[in-house]
Amino acid sequence: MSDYYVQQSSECDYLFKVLLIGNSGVGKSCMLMRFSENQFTNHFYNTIGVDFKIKVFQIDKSTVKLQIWDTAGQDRFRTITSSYYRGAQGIIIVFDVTDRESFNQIRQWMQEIDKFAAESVNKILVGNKIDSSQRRVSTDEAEALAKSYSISYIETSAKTNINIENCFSLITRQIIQRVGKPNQNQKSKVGMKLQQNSPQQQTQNKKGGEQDSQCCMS
Ligand SMILES: Nc1nc2c(ncn2[C@@H]2O[C@H](COP(=O)(O)OP(=O)(O)OP(=O)(O)O)[C@@H](O)[C@H]2O)c(=O)[nH]1
Ligand SMILES: [Mg+2]
Repeated sequence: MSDYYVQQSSECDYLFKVLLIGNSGVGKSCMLMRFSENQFTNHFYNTIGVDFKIKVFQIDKSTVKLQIWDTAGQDRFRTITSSYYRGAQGIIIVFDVTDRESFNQIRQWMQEIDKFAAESVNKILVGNKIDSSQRRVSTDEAEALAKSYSISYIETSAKTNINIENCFSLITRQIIQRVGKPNQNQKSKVGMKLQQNSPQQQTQNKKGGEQDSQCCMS
């Protein structure tokens, strides 16, 4: 974690790292683009390695800075992407409701999490592309799978902007529930509750929607 990042983190109540994983083409990058920039493209640009964006938003009365890591779903990047699991507080496992294979692969993704992520990491399952009429996975079976892992399930569309914000709020709320409320433990460290802001910092931060992006491999 760079000094720059830790310094920036003192402006908010929480700083969390969240990872998006799932097969190539399920819509991870589009979900992130919708959440961070409220944009969508029909073009398919495979993510190369790992990319990230930062989004600052309010949740209940806290300011949360999410560092969202968007991983490549293609097998050839698996070694690189798995190295990002360790530092994550939350993992969003995405499949495409129109692509049965991406749903069948969820068990493998869960095994990757068991192998590489911290034991306490929060996880949610997401079925994306619910705008499509070509559904191949029912809500009931996806819910049942999520239940078997004791995790939440939510359906989204990055294209028509259904539940995208709710999806990121859901994982954030679950992480907050685990780590506790702000100001109980004042540490300026990723994944921890952060120091109380100065009024000036709070004002600056309330601009909201801050974004940053960096490609980590090309
Ligand atoms: N209909 C529909 N298409 C979507 C949706 N989200 C993404 N797509 C399309 O699905 C394709 C793949 O989207 P990406 O976000 O690039 O997929 P990805 O999971 O990031 O893929 P990798 O980077 O290879 O892992 C693109 O053509 C998108 O336009 C959605 O909600 N609905
Ligand atoms: Mg991508």
